[in-house]
Amino acid sequence: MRVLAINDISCVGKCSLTVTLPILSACGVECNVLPTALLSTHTGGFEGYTFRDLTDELPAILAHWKSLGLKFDFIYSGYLGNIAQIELVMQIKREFLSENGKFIVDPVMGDNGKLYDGFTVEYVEKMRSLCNKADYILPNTTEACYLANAPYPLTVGSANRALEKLRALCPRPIITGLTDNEGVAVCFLDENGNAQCYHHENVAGFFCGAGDVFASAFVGGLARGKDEQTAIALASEFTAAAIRRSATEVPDKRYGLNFEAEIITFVKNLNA
Ligand code: PXL
Repeated sequence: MRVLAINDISCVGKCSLTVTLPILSACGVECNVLPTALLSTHTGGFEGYTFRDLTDELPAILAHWKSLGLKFDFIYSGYLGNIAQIELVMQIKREFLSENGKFIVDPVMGDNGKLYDGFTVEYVEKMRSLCNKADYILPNTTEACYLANAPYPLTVGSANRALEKLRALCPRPIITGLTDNEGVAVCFLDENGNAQCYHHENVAGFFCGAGDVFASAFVGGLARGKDEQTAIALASEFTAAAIRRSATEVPDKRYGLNFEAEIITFVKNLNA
């Protein structure tokens, strides 16, 4: 199984490719990368970070891959720096996804009800068209509201309606970070069109990169041949365990989850 992960490299503050590479390797899956930008840290809470947009480098990389005749069984896209990169990802799907391959889009754009630095409503509009080409989309609640034109915040109670709206964009939407009085949940539509949710307790504190841990583990599960529901259950258990542990172990949440300490348990569950 060959996975292509299209995401940024944030050198410090675990998220994007520094999360995806170790998780997919632990799953026993080959992970190839297309870096979209190089940042000194991610943009969630650090001041003065550097940002090198890599858009100009991408066409030459793709031309070389084309000459090698490369195809990928899974293409997973995350943080894209600009609208031109969204267009490029559409082209990559057309040219490099193998027959029966799966395209997974994490429409990384925002959190806590707001878009991240540098993202605009035009970007949201373009992201809708990328979601339209995906087999699975994995928005958090903020991204789901932007994509579905739904009011923020979303709760587990309103998940069904939001998932229905998102299904107009992509057949298999999966929303992360929904809350209710039972805690936090990941929700998706079952074969009857009803929302199903995996809950875990709501541990105080927000960790940048938690969505990337979930998405990477989900892609790893699919690449290992698990069905959607099993991949969601495994990924959500893994992410919840990493959050529980990190709530006490990681004093500065900007540096990301201690997912490494939970990776062996995750892989054991994946192999069971
Ligand atoms: O994990 C989401 C993410 C990915 N990449 C960059 C980010 C963020 C969230 O802030 O800043 C560069």
